[in-house]
Amino acid sequence: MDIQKSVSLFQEAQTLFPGGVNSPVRAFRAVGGQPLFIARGEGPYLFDVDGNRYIDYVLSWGPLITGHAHPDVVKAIQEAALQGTSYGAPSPLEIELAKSIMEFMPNIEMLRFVNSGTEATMSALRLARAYTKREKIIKFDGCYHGHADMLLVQAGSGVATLGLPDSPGVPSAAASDTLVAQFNDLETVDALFKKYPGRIAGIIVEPVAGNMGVVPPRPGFLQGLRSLATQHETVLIFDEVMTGFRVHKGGAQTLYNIKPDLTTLGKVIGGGLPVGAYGGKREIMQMVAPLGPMYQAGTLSGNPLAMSAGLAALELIRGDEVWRKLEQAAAKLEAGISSAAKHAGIPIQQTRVGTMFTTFFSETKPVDWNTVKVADKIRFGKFFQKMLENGVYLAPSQFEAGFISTMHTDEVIDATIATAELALKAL
Ligand code: HOZ
Repeated sequence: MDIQKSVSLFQEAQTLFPGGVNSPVRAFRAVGGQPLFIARGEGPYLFDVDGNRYIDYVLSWGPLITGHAHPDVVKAIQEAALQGTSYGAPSPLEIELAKSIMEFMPNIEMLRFVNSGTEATMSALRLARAYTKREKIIKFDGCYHGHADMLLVQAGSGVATLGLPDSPGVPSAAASDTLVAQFNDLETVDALFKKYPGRIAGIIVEPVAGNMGVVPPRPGFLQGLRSLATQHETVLIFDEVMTGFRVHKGGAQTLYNIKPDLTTLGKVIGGGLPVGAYGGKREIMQMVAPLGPMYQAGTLSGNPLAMSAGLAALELIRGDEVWRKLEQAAAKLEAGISSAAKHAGIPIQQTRVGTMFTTFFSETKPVDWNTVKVADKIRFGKFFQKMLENGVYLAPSQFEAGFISTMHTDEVIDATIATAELALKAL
């Protein structure tokens, strides 16, 4: 595979950006080789600057549930751009997108648009603290909620991928109120409530962990969090930036039938443009300025291009038939990779919820960070490279999720499974 143009662009990029990239995981450090520079995306495919084509399972890290450059999304962005790219004032598009989101997720009674998942989670936590007049928060080991200071504690995603300790530059005061429990282990949560009675403002959780690879919740785990939060009058925040419109059209809260107090969103609701949102119970959201005293603002929030792209994307995934097909394609991929690994005699743990999946190179069932981190990262790196050489683009980390889109047809999934058979045999 010729990647000469990517090689020379990466050389130049390294003189301009730290590590040659604008977000760490995409630097390929955990899998070897170097990042490909992308020229364009179309449906399920990415094309690099050297003209190589890849079946894409990163899909911009989740947003592109309708594939690259879906004509309806592109048209919506074009039409919106003709009306101006940003107003810094309300537009009807915000109302339309908010109403659409609320149809998918009725637990959201009021929301605020922001520009990224990081903004959504840090704002939701500020709100939980303002509402409860408490300062401590609980997060889970291996869960990632963006890069705000208070959340870069035992985080997944890039910090897990690069094996970094908690980031320097985070003041100890900013992280001192962040308490860490184990995913899927209610006792560790209960112990924190016992240790800090009346002091915990919020629990934030990825209801299906996605940033340590996909780790589903054990039966009863999310229900247990709901009960503990209610019992201790603590705000339960489902971070559905990744799982929203991905594990089910109504997110993890619909799939598992749990009502969080607040939800954070991003990715799919922007149809590939930068966007985020936090929302939930009206009583809590009424604390947000200018209605209430909790301050949070953003010049580009509710941006008309992002609102239009999000509206078009959500419209395309509204129907049950679309979800039946997505579920079918994802299940086929899951079964195909599992059986290819079995034939090749390679132990893997294949996880999947809805359109999110991970292949862990491990003999240990992944249920939390401790069981995830034992996965064979070297073997994953080899698998990743073999898949890439043969035209399949996976997330360049053992600790990230794969995603499928409505453009991943039977033919595309079959081609992926055939490639996985080759790659696994070659390990
Ligand atoms: N940490 C992001 C996914 N969980 C990666 C984003 C990117 O590199 O673009």
